[in-house]
Amino acid sequence: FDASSEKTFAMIKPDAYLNIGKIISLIFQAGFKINKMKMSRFTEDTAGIFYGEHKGKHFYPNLVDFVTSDVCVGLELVRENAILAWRELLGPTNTQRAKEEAPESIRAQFGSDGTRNACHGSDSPASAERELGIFFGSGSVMPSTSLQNNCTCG
Ligand code: DGI
Repeated sequence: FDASSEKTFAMIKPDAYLNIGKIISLIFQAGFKINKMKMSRFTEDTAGIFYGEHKGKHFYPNLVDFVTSDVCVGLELVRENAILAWRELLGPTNTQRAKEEAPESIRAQFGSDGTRNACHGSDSPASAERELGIFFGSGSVMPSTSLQNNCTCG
């Protein structure tokens, strides 16, 4: 494990898709390299794989409705301390809290509420590996998709 060149999984969620340009600028400004990038759309099943740890929680149905509602963009980010640095740039999970505590953060700027919070970031090396595998591993369950077929957000 080499924290001087760590990988994390970042994901631009459907509510932030139209702000992808600004978000990618913030990613580069913060010194990340983008190693991989893939646009894809979750199904109920693949959302259940990605968010398996939240099954049964009160917010799970909303979360699945939201992430399956349109395309997401998954990214492999590389930087020193990438996992923590990206979580820091994201701000708190809850958008309202982000606006109060970290007004410059991505969730403060681009999120809407507790569920629709603009972007995802892995919270540990193990989850980064798992989530990168889901999006980019061989036999990935996330098909790359094109705007033409799937995006209704523009
Ligand atoms: O790692 P995070 O995305 O910051 O947070 P998480 O892994 O605990 O939760 C995954 C997502 O589920 C989160 O981005 C938004 C949603 N979520 C988590 N806790 C709540 C929630 N949504 C609602 N409405 N209320 C919650 O308490």
